Amino acid sequence: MSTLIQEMATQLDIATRCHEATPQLSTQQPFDLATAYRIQQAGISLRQQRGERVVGLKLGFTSRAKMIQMGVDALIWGELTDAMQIADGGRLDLSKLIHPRVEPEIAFITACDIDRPLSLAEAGLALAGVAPALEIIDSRYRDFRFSLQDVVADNCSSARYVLGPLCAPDSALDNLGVVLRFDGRPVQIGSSAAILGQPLRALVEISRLLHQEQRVLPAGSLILAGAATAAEALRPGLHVSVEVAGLGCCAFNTG
Ligand code: OOG
Repeated sequence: MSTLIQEMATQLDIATRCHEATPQLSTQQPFDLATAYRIQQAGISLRQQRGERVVGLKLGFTSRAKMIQMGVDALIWGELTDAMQIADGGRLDLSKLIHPRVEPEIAFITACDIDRPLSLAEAGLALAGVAPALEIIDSRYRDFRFSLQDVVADNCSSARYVLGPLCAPDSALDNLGVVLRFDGRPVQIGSSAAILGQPLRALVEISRLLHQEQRVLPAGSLILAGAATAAEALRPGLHVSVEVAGLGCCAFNTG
């Protein structure tokens, strides 16, 4: 089985590096969710061997809008590396991606090691900062279609992210207006409440998942809580921005 895991991780890694879509893995060989996470880890190891550094985690399908858009209804998680970051106001090179989409998100930076399941109140205290964020997802599968196992193996479609200015974690996060704009025009409007009812719950969920895996998330880690709205397809020549009420904005240009 471990050879198969390596082969599947390599197939996705090649699709990423050559920016060419690949058939869904599960149609070639069915596998369970635990195996999907092992394929994801094998893919992250390949990135680490090329010098990338894991800086945090993302959650996926934390909002109903995303579950409905993609037809998947389970919480998933993936890894974020330093190489995936685009500077706020920077340029996203679309020629390095397959069929990228963007999602408005809220990001957290953790203040302490997370090594046990947290309550909602404890999650609030575990934050060093919170920021508006944009996540660029780019499924490595043809037509952006996948099963739950496929998307987990594909590191939850992670491709790039942009972080806005870090704010002190002292304001309520449960109902902040979120606007995603293309060239200044709103294309998605939502609320932080769409993320598990309250985005801090993403940290509660991550703490629970990490505990199951007997893993510790070090202080200073980045967490993307999941999209507040459905994703929007990107095209060249766009100015893409997100505004989260009370937190601020971040943006990038597509080229
Ligand atoms: C999977 C990733 C989902 C989110 O925020 O819900 C996700 C996908 O839609 O391709 O990032």
